[in-house]
Amino acid sequence: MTIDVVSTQPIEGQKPGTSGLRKKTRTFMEPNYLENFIQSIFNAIGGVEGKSFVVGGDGRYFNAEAIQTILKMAAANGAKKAIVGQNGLLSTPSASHLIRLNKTDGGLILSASHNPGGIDEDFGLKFNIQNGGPAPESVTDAMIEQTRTLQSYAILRAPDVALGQIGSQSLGDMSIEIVDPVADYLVLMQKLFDFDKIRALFASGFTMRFDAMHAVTGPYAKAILEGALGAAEGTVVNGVPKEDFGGGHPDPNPVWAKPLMDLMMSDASPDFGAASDGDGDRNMIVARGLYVTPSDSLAVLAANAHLAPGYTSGLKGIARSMPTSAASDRVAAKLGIEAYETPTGWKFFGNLLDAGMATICGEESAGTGSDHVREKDGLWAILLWLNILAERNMSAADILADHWQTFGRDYYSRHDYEAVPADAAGQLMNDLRAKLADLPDQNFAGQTVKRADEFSYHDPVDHSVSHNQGLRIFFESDARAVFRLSGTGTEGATLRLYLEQYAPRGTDHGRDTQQALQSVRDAAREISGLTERLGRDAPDVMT
Ligand code: VG1
Ligand code: CO
Repeated sequence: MTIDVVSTQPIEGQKPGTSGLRKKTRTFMEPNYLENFIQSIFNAIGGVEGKSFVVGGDGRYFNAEAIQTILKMAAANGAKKAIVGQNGLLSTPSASHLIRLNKTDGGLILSASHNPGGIDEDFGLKFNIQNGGPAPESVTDAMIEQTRTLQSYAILRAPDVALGQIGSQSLGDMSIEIVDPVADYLVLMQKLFDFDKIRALFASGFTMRFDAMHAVTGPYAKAILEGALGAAEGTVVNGVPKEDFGGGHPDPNPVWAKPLMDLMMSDASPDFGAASDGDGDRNMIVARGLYVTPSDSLAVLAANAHLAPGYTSGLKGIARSMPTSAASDRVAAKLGIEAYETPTGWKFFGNLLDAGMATICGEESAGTGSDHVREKDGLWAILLWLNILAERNMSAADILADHWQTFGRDYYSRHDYEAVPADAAGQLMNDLRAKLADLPDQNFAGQTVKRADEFSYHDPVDHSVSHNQGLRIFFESDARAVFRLSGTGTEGATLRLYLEQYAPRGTDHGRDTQQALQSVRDAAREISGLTERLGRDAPDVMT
């Protein structure tokens, strides 16, 4: 077979964000766009000669075509082996697991996660390193460098690989192994959780609804929940992955998973509700009549993890992203273990997990995971909840109430202002940054500022420093507001305003979340001038 070395030119803007390169699908489909980025990844890691990789994605529009290109370019660049999910499907956590299990040199994961899919929507590509986790900034910086100077890429002229056919094939000199996307992941989950106990819970009449949102976790949830765990058929809804996720955003939050929310708030509610996102790394947990804030879910999981077989020896530490609430810090303090605060994005947890400093990690954006892989893992979180429910023999809502009684409640919500003009959002951030130093002791909407700063992260393992990770305003009342610009959007800017207010033990934990946060929200709006600057009265999404 012939290797074509195609000459090309650098393409502007191929800069990975919070989680890989995300662009409009049509952009990725432009001549050389995908090829340039793939070759830049290969060059940035010192070439792929003799190396092996895992390849798979969330099944969105252009997934299979992009995989064919990746495989032909890997073969042309001398790679030895590619392990590919059948039909090009792999959830992000299961890709991370396959990298670790097979000790490959990394993986290419095709996903724009919670962003909608389709020819007019979004596409994404991310490179994960040998530990199974997203490439750290040192590697993504090297990729960006490559995209700026790239002159050519290599691709094999060959027929397409049969992605549906489980087993070995060859592509030029490269071998390809097409694997069942679920099998190895299921084995890993069986090691971590008490499947017998959970099976007995379902057998006793416990009911659940899992909304796969037409995304990649459908086959995983069917095999694990309805298969191995014996949940009733129909427990998993929207379980067949679709190229456009059925036209919705595969984002598990109260807005985009509204049908699940409506069910859980109704008289017909099952005992437990859950959903996950496009690539299966996020989770939403809903108790009967109660949405569980992801920050609280992280705290509950950390406080109860010892009940599951994989975590009986306790946790080494708990890490959370900076905008995530302090709820998990309170658990760490009680357990007498370290609490770490990292920037947004899973890549910042990798070092802590590799070094054995943290066992459980989480983000307010519905990402929770542990040291079993190097990605957040939606189904893992759901299974850990099920294991805890089976052990504690209480409803999810009662577990929450009990948790708040012990630790107090961190009322929490994220307000997203989507697709706002990038310059207005940038200006808002700049002006706010400039006045942070003057804020302490000032009063806004009944809240007094205690301190304010811009978050920088000093990685305790490799000592790298990441600046500009969000503006934080702490109030005397034990409230906090954080302002951050999203790094995953593909249109204009998305401003995220993260709000939290602590209600200590013995105070009212039954308030409506938005009401409990009203004064910190008003203070944040007043300080930033958000309403006037963005011309928006209300956020697009409140989680
Ligand atoms: C968002 C979330 C962040 C998450 C990232 C990738 O990033 O806030 O917590 O790690 O998405 O998740 P941003 O920069 O838009 O705030 V996923 O499930 O999209 O891979
Ligand atoms: Co995701």
